[in-house]
Formats: sequence, C-alpha cells, structure tokens
Amino acid sequence: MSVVIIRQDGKIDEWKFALASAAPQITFYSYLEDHPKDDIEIAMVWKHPTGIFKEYPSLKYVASFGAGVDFLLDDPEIPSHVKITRVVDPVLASDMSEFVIAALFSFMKNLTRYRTDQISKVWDPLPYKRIGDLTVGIMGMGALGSRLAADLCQIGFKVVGWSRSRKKLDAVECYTGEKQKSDFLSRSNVLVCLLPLTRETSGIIKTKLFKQLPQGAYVINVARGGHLVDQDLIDMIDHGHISGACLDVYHQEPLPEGHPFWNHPKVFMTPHVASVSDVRAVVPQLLDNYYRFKKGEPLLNEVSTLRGY
Ligand code: NDP
Ligand code: OXD
Repeated sequence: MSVVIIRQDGKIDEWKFALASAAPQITFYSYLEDHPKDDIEIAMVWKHPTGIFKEYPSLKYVASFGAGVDFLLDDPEIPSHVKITRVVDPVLASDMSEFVIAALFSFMKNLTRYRTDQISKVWDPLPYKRIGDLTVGIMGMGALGSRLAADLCQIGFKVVGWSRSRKKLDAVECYTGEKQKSDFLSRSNVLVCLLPLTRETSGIIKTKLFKQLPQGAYVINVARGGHLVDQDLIDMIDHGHISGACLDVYHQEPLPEGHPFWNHPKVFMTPHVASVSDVRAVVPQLLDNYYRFKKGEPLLNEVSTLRGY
C-alpha cells in the first residue's frame, strides 16, 4: 500500500526522505512525480492544490501533516467515507507554548515598540507590565491550549480557559460553552486564540467579543486567520479599547501586499511559524497510523467530521 505526499511548501523531499528512511518497505510518492494515482489509498497532506483529490478515486485515508484540518474539511472533493487524522505531538505543543510566551512578554515589556523606535532613533521609555498584572485567557483548551495553560501557570500567570466541554486543570479557571463565554472574556487581559477553525468558531474574534474584553486587552491569534474579523480588530485598536495584537495566521497566506496589518504600528505579525510540525517527532505517528490503517485498526487522532475538529 503506497502513499502520496502532497504539500506545496517545498518540504516534500524532506518528509519523503524521513518517512522512507523510517519505513523503507513502504513506497512514498511525491504528488509531483509519476505515480499510480488509481491505486493510492493513503495521502499525507499539508495545504494541497485545489481539486487534487479528484485524481485519487481509491482514496480512503488522509493524514494532515499539521494539527489543523480545516483545509481538509473545507474540501468538498474529499468523500465523506475518507478518514482524516491530525497531528497531536508534545513538541508541537511546547513550540506553541514557547511562541505564545515570547509574544506575551514582548507585549508586556513593549519590545516590538522599542524595535520600531530604534529604527526611527526615538528614545521613549514606557511603563511596562509584570506577570502579576495580567490574566491570560486561552480560547481552546485542547492539546495546545492546555499545554500553554500549564506553562503559564508555572511561570506565575493567572490563567483562564474556555472550551466546548468542561475541563479540570490545576490552577486554571475553566469556562465552558456560549453561556460562560462573556465571563471568561471579561477576565482576559490577554486573549490567546487556540481554537480549531470550524463553522462555530469562524469569525469569532469580532467587535462583540472585543467589547467583552477588559479595556487595553491584547490579542494573540495563533490558530487560524478565519477566526478573526480583521477590520474589527483594526477599529478596536484604533479606538483604543484593544492595545494591540500579535498575529501568526491570516485569511490569506502570505498576507496580500495591500493589507492594512502590514503597516499597523500595533499589529505584530509573524508568518505562520508559531509551531511547525517537526519531522522527527511526527514521522513515528504517521507510520503508526499507516500500519493501523493497513490492519483495519482504529486510527490515532482521528478527526470528527461532524464536530469539525
Ligand atoms: P484541539 O482539537 O486539541 O483543541 C481544540 C480546543 O478548542 C478544544 O479544547 C475544544 O473544546 C475547543 N473548541 C472547539 N470548538 C469550540 C467551540 N465552538 N467553543 C469553545 N471551544 C471550542 O486542537 P489543538 O490544540 O491541537 O490545535 C488548535 C488549533 O491551533 C489547530 O486547529 C490549528 O488551527 C492551530 N495551530 C496553529 C499553528 C501555528 O503555527 N500557528 C500550529 C498548530 C496548530 P473541547 O476540548 O471541549 O473539545
Ligand atoms: C498546524 C499549523 O495546524 O501549522 O499544525 O498551523
């Protein structure tokens, strides 16, 4: 049973080499080379070209190379019987946690502002925030959000979390569902989005939500661009209710040249790098699922197409 690897970010050879080295008995094809498309049952995919799944009539299982699967669930050409799995990995979780903590301290200590000042040769000391001044609110207390919560608590931050189902985590006050959302938001001086992008969460970070955050709140979106209504963020920053944002993800990536985020002094942008699947860490679980699929056993980290994550 051979596997096709589909990704458009120039990393196919790296993944193919790592997979083939770990499992030389399996044939891995790049989607760019000649391969028997009619026979392919398994695809390993990250951000595929539109329409490509039409070419694989025998497809039965698609493994996402990342934690998110919105790009797969949004594709009407993947038949409903096709199983979809995602990456759940401690390295991915610790990388995400480190990134968010870096963004958080950068906000607290005005670091991005000083970088801009340096370029313009401006000397302008500002008041800064301390760990004890802030409560960090995490939307999405799954694999990534719960690891971040634990790390923040260890550093000494007050942490509140919000998810669909009830959670019990040491030292984290957990809120659940629509009913408790506004209580959660009213506590969050810094709001971190780590939700999956689904029908329910699309466009969730909008004016109504911003207004429920405390005055001067800071927003860190490391989940998906589709969670955020871009113009609402700009308006709330420009009106002074939100003090700024760190964004790693966008509606369109790369962000189009004319987008107002590029030049906004209070929007700190990174190019979807908060946490990137590590080849060595992730190859074993991709192979584990390959063997499970072959034996007809339940797959690890299978996504619920009904829930959307
Ligand atoms: P999980 O599926 O493990 O966690 C998702 C969390 O969101 C769960 O706690 C879930 O609640 C909660 N949730 C889902 N829908 C709702 C809702 N409608 N209302 C309230 N809570 C909801 O995902 P991960 O933690 O692994 O990843 C989260 C996202 O991070 C990914 O989907 C991806 O988009 C993004 N990501 C971004 C990266 C980057 O580099 N920028 C890297 C990796 C991931 P419950 O626990 O009750 O199910
Ligand atoms: C992911 C991502 O979902 O990198 O893994 O965004």
